[in-house]
This record gives sequence, C-alpha cells and structure tokens, in this order.
Amino acid sequence: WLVFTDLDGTLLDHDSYTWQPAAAWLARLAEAGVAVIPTTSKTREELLALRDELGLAATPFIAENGAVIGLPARWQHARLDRDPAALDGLIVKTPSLDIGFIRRRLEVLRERLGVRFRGMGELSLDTLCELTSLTPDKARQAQAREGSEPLLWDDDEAALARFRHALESDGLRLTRGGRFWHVMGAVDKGQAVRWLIERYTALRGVRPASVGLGDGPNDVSLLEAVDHPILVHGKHEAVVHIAAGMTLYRTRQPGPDGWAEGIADWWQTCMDATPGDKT
Ligand code: 2M8
Ligand code: MG
Ligand code: MG
Repeated sequence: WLVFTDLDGTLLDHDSYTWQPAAAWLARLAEAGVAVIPTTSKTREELLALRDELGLAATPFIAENGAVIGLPARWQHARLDRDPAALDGLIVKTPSLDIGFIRRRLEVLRERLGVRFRGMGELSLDTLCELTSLTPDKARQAQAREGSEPLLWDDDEAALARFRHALESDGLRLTRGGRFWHVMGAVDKGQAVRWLIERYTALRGVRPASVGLGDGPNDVSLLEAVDHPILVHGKHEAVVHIAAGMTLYRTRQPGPDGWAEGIADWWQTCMDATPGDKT
C-alpha cells in the first residue's frame, strides 16, 4: 500500500500546522513499511524541511500541486532516470511549466482582462506571514516557487470565471487550495499520483494499492486516482465536487484528527481484514 496525503488542512492543522494527533499513526505506518507520500501545494523547499520533521525523508513527495516530484534513492530507476539533477541523492522532476513563464503569463492576463489578484511572489514577507501564520523562514520557503503560483483573488466570481477560461486557453490550470488559488501548467495531484504508482510498479513488478487523503478542491484529482479515498472534513467541503458513484470515507473531524480517523478506518477495513504483506 501507498498512502498519498495532502498536508495543509489534512495531515497538518489548517492554522497551526501541527500534526501531533496523527503522529502515532505515522509511526505505526512507518513500522509496517507503508510509504506515506506528501501530495501538496507546498514547494520543494518547504517539503525538504518538513519531510525530515515528519519522518518521511525516505519516501517521494509531490509538491506544487503536481508540478514538482521528488524521488529519493530507492524510487529511482536505472533506465528511466538519466537525470543529472540528482542532489543529495534526490532526483526532482518538474513536469510542468517554469515559474518565470507562469508569472509572465499572469501579468499579461491581468492586464488584458483587467482582473484583480495578487501573486505570492508579489506579497511582502510580512503580509504572507500575517495571512498564513507561517514563520518568516517558512514563508520564505513557500515563496520559492518552481512550477505554480498561489494567488489571492481580489475580484468577483464573474472575473474569476473569465480568468479561468483565459488560463485554460493558454494551457494553464487554476485550482483552489485552503487560502489561495493556484495556477500551474497542465498538471494536477492525481496525475503525479498515477505517475508514482507506475514508477512503483516498474520498480517492484507489482501494482500497489493506494490510499489518498485530502480536504480541498485541489485534492479531488488525488482522491480519484487512488483505490481508497478519504475526504478530510474542512472549510471548503461544500465546493469539493466528488463524482456521482464514487465511494469515499468522509471524516467527521478536520485536519490531523480527521487524518487519524480516516487512517484508522482504512486500517480496520483493509489491513486488519487481509493477512500477509502490508507494504
Ligand atoms: C499555500 O497553500 C495552501 C494549501 O492549501 C493554500 O492554498 O492555502 C502555498 O503557498 C504553500 O506553499 C504554503 O505553505 C501554504 C501556507 O498556508 O499556502
Ligand atoms: Mg489542503
Ligand atoms: Mg494542499
């Protein structure tokens, strides 16, 4: 089994970013050899710091909504990775558009459509800290974007619809996180999840079963890509559009408490029920 999990509002509390209520389950999964793969809007720099704190340094990560994928040594493939960009044993894939290109397109569209928004790269560090309650160090890591730009939308719904349409005609995508809207190339979390499932299959010769946890609209593609989706109760639940006929576990609690609740339910229904190999 592989566990793909969103961070903010899912494994981490939306405001305090703590994961204490989920810590016991993280330890138990590590002990059972189940890989937990962060699948998030956060940047590579944020992930490199967080994965050590979370004890997830040996598993891959999906950053910037699928625009950045980090592969640790055991997930690298002798034939598929001829990547010279290996840093500290980590290979990073950037299947999307470059941040410079995205920011230039955003400026052009803002001018052409006359819409109002602020990109994360335009916010002062103070404003960003105030908005997100991140420390200055972490806020700086959040600003180190590579393939997606978070936006604060300062305009109305009609303007947003026009903006979304114009982005799509440009080959860009808009998705919604907890506080920000996010713009990136033609990638999403689900695509990156499927890519990692393929990679695991190529390395091990067996297809892994998968669990996914998320709380927001940008997690729908992630939930659709896994065998066992868990929707963590959160502030945008009303606008998380789940396809009719899709079965998923909805947690009662938000954030890391909901994460632990969903994982406990999955463990009971899928793991305790099946003897044998749990990895
Ligand atoms: C942004 O992401 C969250 C995720 O849902 C949001 O949209 O609210 C990103 O900029 C991320 O890099 C950052 O850590 C986070 C901080 O709240 O905000
Ligand atoms: Mg979230
Ligand atoms: Mg997220």
